[in-house]
Amino acid sequence: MSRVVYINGELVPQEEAKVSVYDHGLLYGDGVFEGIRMYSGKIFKLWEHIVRLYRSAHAMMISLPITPEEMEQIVLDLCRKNEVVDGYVRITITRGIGLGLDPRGVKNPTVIIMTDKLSLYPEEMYQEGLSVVTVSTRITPAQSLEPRIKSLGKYVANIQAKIEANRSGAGEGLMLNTEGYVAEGTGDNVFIVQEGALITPPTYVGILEGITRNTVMGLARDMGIPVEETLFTQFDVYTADECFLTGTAAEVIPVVKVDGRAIGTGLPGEITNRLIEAYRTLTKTEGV
Ligand code: PXG
Repeated sequence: MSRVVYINGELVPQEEAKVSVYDHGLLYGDGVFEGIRMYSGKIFKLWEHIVRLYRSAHAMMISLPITPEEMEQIVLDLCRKNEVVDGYVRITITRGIGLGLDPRGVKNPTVIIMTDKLSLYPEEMYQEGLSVVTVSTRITPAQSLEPRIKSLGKYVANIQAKIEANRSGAGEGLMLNTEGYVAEGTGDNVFIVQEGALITPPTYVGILEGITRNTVMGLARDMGIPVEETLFTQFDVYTADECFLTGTAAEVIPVVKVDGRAIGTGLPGEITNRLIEAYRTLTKTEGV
C-alpha cells in the first residue's frame, strides 16, 4: 500500500512528496520537528508532542498556519488514512521558502507530516541491555542553541555523536555538556539509579526535556521511587547501580556497560525492568 504524506494542506503519495530546494529547512536546518509513536492504533502523548512543537516554533518565530487542535486532527486523519497501527509519525516544520539567511522574506512555513514503520532496538537489547560510550562531541551550549527547542539544526552535533558511537560498536553515545556533566544520549535522555533513587540531569544542563523522561519520572513517583534532577559526571554513571535511556523511539532501554565499565551487576537492573514494564503497559492503555 502506498502511503500519503501531508504537505501544506495536501495529501501527496509518498514517492511524489517533495519540497523546494529553496526551503530554509534544507538550506539552513531552519525548522523544528517531532517524532511521535502509535501503539495498537493509538497515538501516544500526541498532545504533549504538539505542545512542544508549537513552543519550539514560537521560540523560533515560525508561526504556523494551523492551530494545535487542527494539527492534532490532521495527524489523526493521516494515521487512519495510512492505516498505521504501530508506527512512527514525524512532523517537520520549516521556516519556508527563501534564499538567504535573513528570515524576514520567508513567510510561509512548510508543514510536513509523514508516517512510517519504526526501526527499534531489537527486543534482545531490552533483555540484555546496551553498551554505551561517552562521545567527544559535546551538546551545543544553551547560550548558542536553546536545547528545549527541538530544532532541525541541533541534530548535526547529535549525528556526529552517533557516528562516534557507531564507530566504536556501541548501541548509543552518551553526550556531556561543555562543563563535562552528563547530559543525554544522541536521541534519548539518561537516568541512573543510586540506592533506590532515580537520578536524571536537570534540563538546565542543556538537554531536550523529553516527553518519555517526564512520563518515566511520573511512573517512578507513582511507584514510590524517589526521583531527583541533579548534575552528575561519568564517575557517577560508572558507579551507579543501574542506568537506562528514555526516548520516544527507544522507550525505556537498559544500559549495562559504559566506556567498558559494567554498570551494577552488568545486567539490566530491577528498577529499570519495572519501569520498562510500566511504560509498556501505559503505551498499551493510553493514547488517542
Ligand atoms: N534527547 C534528544 C537529543 C532527543 O533527540 C530525546 C532526548 C527524548 O525525547 P522524547 O520526547 O522522545 O522522550 C530525544 C528524542 C527522530 C526522533 O526522528 C528523535 C527523537 C525522538 C523521536 C524521533 O530522529 N529524539
